[in-house]
Amino acid sequence: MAYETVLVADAHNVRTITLHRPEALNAFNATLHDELADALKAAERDRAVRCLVITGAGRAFCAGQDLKERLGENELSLGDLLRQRYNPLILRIRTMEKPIIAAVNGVAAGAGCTLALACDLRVASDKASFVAAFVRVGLIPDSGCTFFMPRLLGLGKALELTFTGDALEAGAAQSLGMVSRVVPGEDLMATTMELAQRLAQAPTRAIGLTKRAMNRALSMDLEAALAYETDMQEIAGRTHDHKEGVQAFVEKRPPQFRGA
Ligand code: LHQ
Repeated sequence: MAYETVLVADAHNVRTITLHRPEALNAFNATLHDELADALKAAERDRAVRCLVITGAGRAFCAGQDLKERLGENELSLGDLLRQRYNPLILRIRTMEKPIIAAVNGVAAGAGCTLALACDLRVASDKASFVAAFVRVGLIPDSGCTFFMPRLLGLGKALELTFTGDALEAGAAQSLGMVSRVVPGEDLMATTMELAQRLAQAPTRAIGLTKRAMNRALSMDLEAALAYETDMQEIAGRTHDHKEGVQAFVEKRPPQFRGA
């Protein structure tokens, strides 16, 4: 399907979704919301897609909500905008049982920062920065920022960044464990694709169940987390890829995972 604000490309079981409103630093307007939701749904349903990469066109990853659109008449209330567009987007990313990498090519501000945080892994260009810009426009951190930021950075740093709206540069984000790798801008997509293709050859079902179990464990006590892990392991144990992994180990050869 052809989109206006999103580009979609496939290579070796990796789907790359590029936010494409470079003139507005890929800020979210209604069209980008609708098209990204559609592209994510399609990626989730397509069994050939075993890893997803989200990145931005031009010099930014995403500048969050399109503030100019907010000046228009008949706009949704902020609550309705979050309920109808942002919250479903973030939930789809967290519940999709495939690895999702944010290739953060430039500034990620406001809801664009949260979008990067909602992904499973972040690879950043040395030109990237993370800005909890909400306070700059008199808002609270939303679209899951209050959930992800303290968990990834600790409460103190999360409060500092959200109270001040100061930018966190890529190197500092890596030191804090928020970003897996920082690379020169020109190497970002090659480095990201190397990681993505490795994950796309991995046992996708086990990775998906790992994501589900870790999501759940964030709000469980140990007893409940152990029980949930056990249920997920029962499922993983019935996959082709588990059998293949064991067989390959015994035969001293690399496994050929199918993702099922
Ligand atoms: C933009 C934007 C933008 C439109 C740059 N909108 N045009 C959720 C739900 C409900 C409602 C409200 O909000 C939320 C969550 C949020 O996301 S709140 C936070 C919204 N985002 C921001 O406050 C960030 C606004 N942008 C900036 O602070 C700067 O642009 C950053 C720091 C991202 C980059 O700064 P610069 O590199 O200096 O670029 P710039 O400011 O010159 O922007 C370049 C162009 O992009 C410019 O357009 P122009 O026509 O003048 O060249 C900007 O107007 C446009 N742009 N962000 N969010």
